[in-house]
Amino acid sequence: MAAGRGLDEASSHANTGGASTALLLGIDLSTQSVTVVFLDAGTNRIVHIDTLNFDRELPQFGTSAGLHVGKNGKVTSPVQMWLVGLDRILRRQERTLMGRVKAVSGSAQQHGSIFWTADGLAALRCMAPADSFSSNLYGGFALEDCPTWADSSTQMECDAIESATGGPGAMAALTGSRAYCRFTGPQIARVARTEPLVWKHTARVSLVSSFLTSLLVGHPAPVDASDASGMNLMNVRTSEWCEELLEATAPGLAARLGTIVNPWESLGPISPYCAARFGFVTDCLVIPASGDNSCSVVGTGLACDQTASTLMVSLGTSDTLVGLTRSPRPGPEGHVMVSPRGPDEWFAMLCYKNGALAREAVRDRVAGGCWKKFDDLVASAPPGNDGNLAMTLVMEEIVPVLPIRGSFRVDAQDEPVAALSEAHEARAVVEARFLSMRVHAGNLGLPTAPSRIIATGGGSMSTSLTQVLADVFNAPVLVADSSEAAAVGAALRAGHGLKCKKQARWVELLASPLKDFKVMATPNAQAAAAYPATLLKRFAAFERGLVAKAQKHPQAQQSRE
Ligand code: XUL
Repeated sequence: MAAGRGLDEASSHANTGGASTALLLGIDLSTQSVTVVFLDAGTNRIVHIDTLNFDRELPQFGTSAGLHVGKNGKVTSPVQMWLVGLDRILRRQERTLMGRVKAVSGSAQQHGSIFWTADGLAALRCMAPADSFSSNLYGGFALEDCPTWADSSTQMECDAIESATGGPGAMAALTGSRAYCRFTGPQIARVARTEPLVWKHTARVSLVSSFLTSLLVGHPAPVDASDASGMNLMNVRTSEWCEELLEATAPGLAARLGTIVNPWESLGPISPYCAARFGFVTDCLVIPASGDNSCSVVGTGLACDQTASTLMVSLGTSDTLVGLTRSPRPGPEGHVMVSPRGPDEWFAMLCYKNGALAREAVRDRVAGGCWKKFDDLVASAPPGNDGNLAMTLVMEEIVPVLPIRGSFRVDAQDEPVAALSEAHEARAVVEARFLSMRVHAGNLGLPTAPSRIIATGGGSMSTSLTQVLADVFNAPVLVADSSEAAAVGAALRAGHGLKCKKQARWVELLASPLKDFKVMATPNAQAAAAYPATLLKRFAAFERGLVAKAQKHPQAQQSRE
């Protein structure tokens, strides 16, 4: 077997389903690595996974976590690293696997952008199979260092685009999100303003997802509607470009974007180049790649059912909450994005900046840096924290927009206090996150009484965090491996597109193989009763008070990333 691992070794026989079974391939081009997942097209079981880590396997690009961190919030990734990484991982897969792939799709970091030259687009159409992507496309990009989702250098562009379109509320109503630094529109605006020659030589801008599918089909691929929701350029209700926004963003942008497609629409067969170089069969179908959050929605098997709903919560460097809805309510906090699963469905997402780093700051202060002691402290204060509320901001927050840093606390009478007991401090930083998620999930049109929560990320391994999450939402918390969810989601989407193509209409998505999640925490009925509507109202008022304080005394330049 090629480098990598066959999952579920004990039953790998059953998994592979015999050497002739058709396979689905998911390719996850994420920030730190590229992963390939092969699924059995009949059973959806995982047959093989392989990952290439950029920092470790491609050290010549000098990245840290796949990124180059520059000045003033600029954070990029080299386009050549993605090309070399993709070529290497596809070349090292066994031809017996590649030759069985009936459909392929991808997952990619959201918001990032690739600036192609006209020569690059021409080279893409006639790549020589003896040479790598990188050699074939050498010199084909107007920018070698591509803006990524981790960039925060475009606040000036965000403000300008928002004011040209009627302010943050109007922007959110139109595109699903107010203008955010990491979103692709503001990123393009900065390139066009600060590097006019680069912009002049740019013939096409791809998202990382459509860049990946362009390489697979051998011509500039359209943008997937779900991933395009992270651009601040698309009408999130109609999935069409907003003319006024394209004009407000950069001159000549409309001609450089291509079209938008539904996530389940086939883009046609794999290119002759990829068939010859990597061993795909010539009729292998390519389905639009999408963003990592969209693909994780599919990989974790989220379904849109308001009565038996599931929310997905990721607890990592940043904390996110994602849920599906048929009645989205875009607003100044969070994002509404087109669902990758089917028509007339969206997913809403909250993305907090103060995740693990804020919890670590409190852990260091009250528990001497020890997670066990921190967990014990959280458990020693009662649910509801005796009415004490606190928020620790190690970075300026974006849910809600809070351009301040520090720790802020009120007691049970809503009086500001300078400090809480160690146990109250520890519990407050955890409760604050989940109370905030409950308040804002409801504002975005998501269910606030889910039937279960699927947790991912490092924090999903913490018993204290997951127990508070279960109690605040009064729902069981299950854990999933997020590194697999996006790649598996991409493979399932490949199968979905194949099925839709065969039946010449949209059909239901396939079931995810990642459904045997481990139950991490179940809600304690008494504890859940400690989070009544009155506490949520108090928390919302506490947040509003901080927003007012931040507006009066901003401590730093306003930034929403
Ligand atoms: C979502 C976001 C991140 C990236 C990471 O809006 O910025 O989750 O998609 O790859």
